[in-house]
Amino acid sequence: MKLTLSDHLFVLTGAGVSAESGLATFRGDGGLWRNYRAEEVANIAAWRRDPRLVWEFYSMRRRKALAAKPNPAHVALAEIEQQLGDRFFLCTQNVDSLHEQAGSERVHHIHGELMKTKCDSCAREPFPDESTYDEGTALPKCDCGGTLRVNVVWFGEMVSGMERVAYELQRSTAFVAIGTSGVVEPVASFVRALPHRNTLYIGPEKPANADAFSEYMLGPAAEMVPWLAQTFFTAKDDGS
Ligand code: BV8
Ligand code: ZN
Repeated sequence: MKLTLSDHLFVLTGAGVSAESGLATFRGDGGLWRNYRAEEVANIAAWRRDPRLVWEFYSMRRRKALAAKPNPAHVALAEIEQQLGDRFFLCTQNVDSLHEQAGSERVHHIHGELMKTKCDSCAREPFPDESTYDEGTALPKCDCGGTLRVNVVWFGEMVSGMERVAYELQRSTAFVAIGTSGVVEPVASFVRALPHRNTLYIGPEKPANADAFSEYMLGPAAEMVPWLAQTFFTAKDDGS
């Protein structure tokens, strides 16, 4: 992977970058909740059918995320951003805030944010919220009478900020994807929508869209991403 200080780096992360922070991936073991596949609970139909079940699912996710800490992969990405500044863009599918906790600033949550809540009826601004709603608790209501829901993008819903993401994909000169199985669309197609082939996948196994990548670093993110950062910094220092 050619990565210099003059590159525009687009980084895409998935559940795998948070695995070593103790957060279960979707498709790895532990991707099931009460025998539901995440896709079965993380969709609008499930919300319409049983909003209480969906809030219990996200209450579990909020508790786990509150207990999680960034790992060396998150930290290394924040360090690379320090070097590249506006030539760095981080698009994450993760709804946790571990990238921000590690110091990343230029982070776009294309599938939303777990620690924010919005209304399923009115257009009020999503607001920070760590509340959990377990069995037996009343569903949270909005002043408009609507029901409050977690501010994430469910399957079947439009992803957020596609215009900005498309702009960053087009101006990128290097693309690194970390810990994502390459199954969920439209994100899985980003690597095919680039004006270059300077692409690298980092993760313990090749993703479903492996054919679209030029290079792979097969190993855990917390080991591989700091290595990538180190090679980048060393290259920077000896001016190559
Ligand atoms: C939409 C938020 C339309 C909620 C999420 C085309 C073809 C087929 C299907 C579709 C299609 N287009 C759309 C669809 C439907 C669907 C889809 O893609 N379905 C899949 C299942 C086939 N897509 C949608 O519904 C999207 N919306 O298309 O809307 C539309 C258009 C106009 C108007 C209205 C609507 C919305 C998709 C977003 C859903 N929300 N998350 C929540 O989090 O609860 S998706 C969610 O799952 C995550 O955000 C993430 O994106 C995805 C999980 O994938 P990964 O992150 O890749 O994680 P996974 O577990 O799969 O893999 C983990 C990886 O980590 C593995 O590769 C493993 O090897 C690696 N790993 C493990 N340990 C480590 C590691 N890597 C590094 N280090 C380690 N230590
Ligand atoms: Zn409302």
